[in-house]
Amino acid sequence: MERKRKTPQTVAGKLIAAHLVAGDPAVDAELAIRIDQTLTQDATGTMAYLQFEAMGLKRIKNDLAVSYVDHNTVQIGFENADDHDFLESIAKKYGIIYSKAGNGICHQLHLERFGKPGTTLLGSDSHTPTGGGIGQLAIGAGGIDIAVAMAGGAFHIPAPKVRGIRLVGRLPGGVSAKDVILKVLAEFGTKGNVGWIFEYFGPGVATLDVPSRATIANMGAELGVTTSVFPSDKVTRQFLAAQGRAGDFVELTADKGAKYDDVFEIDLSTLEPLAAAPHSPGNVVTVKSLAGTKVNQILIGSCTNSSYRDIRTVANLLKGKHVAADVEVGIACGSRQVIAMLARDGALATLHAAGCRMLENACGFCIGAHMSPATSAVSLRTNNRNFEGRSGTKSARVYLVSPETAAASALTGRFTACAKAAKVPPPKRFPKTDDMFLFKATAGKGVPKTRIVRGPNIAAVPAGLPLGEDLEAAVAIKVGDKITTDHIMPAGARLKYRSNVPEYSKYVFEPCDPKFHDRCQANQASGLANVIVAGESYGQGSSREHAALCPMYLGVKAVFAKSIERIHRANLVNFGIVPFVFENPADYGRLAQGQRLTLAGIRRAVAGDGRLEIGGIKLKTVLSPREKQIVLKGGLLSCLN
Ligand code: MIC
Ligand code: SF4
Repeated sequence: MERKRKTPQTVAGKLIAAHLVAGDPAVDAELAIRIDQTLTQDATGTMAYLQFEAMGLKRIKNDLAVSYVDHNTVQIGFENADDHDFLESIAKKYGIIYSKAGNGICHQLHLERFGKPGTTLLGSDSHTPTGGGIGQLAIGAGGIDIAVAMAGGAFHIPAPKVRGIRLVGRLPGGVSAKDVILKVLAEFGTKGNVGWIFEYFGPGVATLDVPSRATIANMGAELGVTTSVFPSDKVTRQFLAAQGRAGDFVELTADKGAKYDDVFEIDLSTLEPLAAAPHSPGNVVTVKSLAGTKVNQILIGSCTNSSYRDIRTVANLLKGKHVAADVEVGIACGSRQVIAMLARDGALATLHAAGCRMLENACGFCIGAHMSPATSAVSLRTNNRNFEGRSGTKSARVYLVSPETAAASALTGRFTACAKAAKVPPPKRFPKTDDMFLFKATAGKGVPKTRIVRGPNIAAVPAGLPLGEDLEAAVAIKVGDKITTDHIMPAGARLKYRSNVPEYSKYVFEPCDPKFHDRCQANQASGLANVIVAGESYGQGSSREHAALCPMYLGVKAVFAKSIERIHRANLVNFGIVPFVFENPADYGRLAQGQRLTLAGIRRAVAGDGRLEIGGIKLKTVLSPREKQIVLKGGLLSCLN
């Protein structure tokens, strides 16, 4: 008798199948998956934990939860420190591991110390997919989704299509993982990838070490995909063993004959140094085309490129030399482990002697928390986003490059492609630097009698109101294409208000129109709901749920856009804002800021087929039955209580 053959599966398919709680990938539009690990960072974590607290549980219910402090570490004023105290006390009480400020950047640390192949990780940060570098199904989401996962609840994803990125060949000298992901971004852009998982396979994968795979998976976030994933293989095994975590290794590779929904091949040997030009990670050009252009600032670090491999590569290139006199060079390592390694092998002294500013091992410059460039300056950075104004200087021109290009350009003060860089062999043993992780002994159990520290920066989470039958509304703002969450809810100097929604709401759309807040309040006072009108790819970028939560607080009930990015769309739903798209994108032109609208039957539309017509403008929202309930009740928090 012939045995029934199992359908060959992709890595993504295996990870989903092993965690599936509801839905059938072959039939259903939405799947529910079990979440093993969660991570939060401080800028989104305070809200996530306030929401978790509101659920009234004694302790976390998932396998592992880690709370990192890496975004708000500048501590000008009391706000950041208030947040840290709150987060530390919450972690102790509920059985969460707490990573103190100064320990490093969440994604780098999680990869080093906790990420496990074959597991799921949900993080309140869009770059959580970094874990895909070791075969984890790692996904970024809004804080409230993390709160639900910590409470043992499932996470919902659109049934994905899986694009196989087949890597062949070997990278030439001076070209590295950043150039690979920039190549992918050049091909697929920053929009139109919603619902996809990008899975890397083929013989070229074996030539990439774990930090390189992590760089590629990390910056896959800029494609707008659900996540990116690499197989877990010999290279992964060696990395985990060097971390003293050999026991966490499991092999995970695609079955022979596994079918992808699409395949794109990259011959690594044909790649050259690339850069993302202002103001989008998808605006990819060759470094050659920029050669000789004057550079004012170079910053190396961020969760994309701050591994030992990356910073050691820079040190090798700068050894015995000095950076050009007319350029400012800053370096932020990803973790204390990276610093310890560099200190041990002398690379730290090399960087110091070469004239680099050694910055804190935190997000820092990447989120515009410091190091803003001068007016109209050209800044080369190894991070993942160069949205206009994100650096803190609106007129600055930020280019995203590899560590190799950054180092070569640091020596000349001009755009310079690196011809050759010595390979940094994967370390045999990483030093143990776990002392800034607190509460490991009580992880999963917690200390229930802990008093939660709540300084004045910790405000209550506002509740949403159920959706009305009909709404009288006004267009509070009309924006164009590719509006990022940095436009909607700026970070940088405003980042410190993340735990205080009434205060943070004053800055919604500040970079586009500082009067937005006052206008929304005036509309609310006249009994009008607010509507946001937007173009393509609304809500690109970060997972910050504040880009939905603060508009909700200002009475925004609907977004009308040509298209909406995945995480932001989920956040809108979670805060009771209806994510409508135009059936006919040309109707965007028929709406103007200030226009009054009657949204007759909006509740019926949401509960029914999702179609709404306003004066001939046809809108639709595609919501799962679960999402419909959330929107009708005014947000996820109202459904949980
Ligand atoms: C970012 O890189 O934009 C952030 C800051 O890390 C965000 C999270 C946040 O806004 O707190 C992200 O990527 O999700
Ligand atoms: Fe931090 Fe930048 Fe990474 Fe966001 S992208 S987590 S701000 S380092």
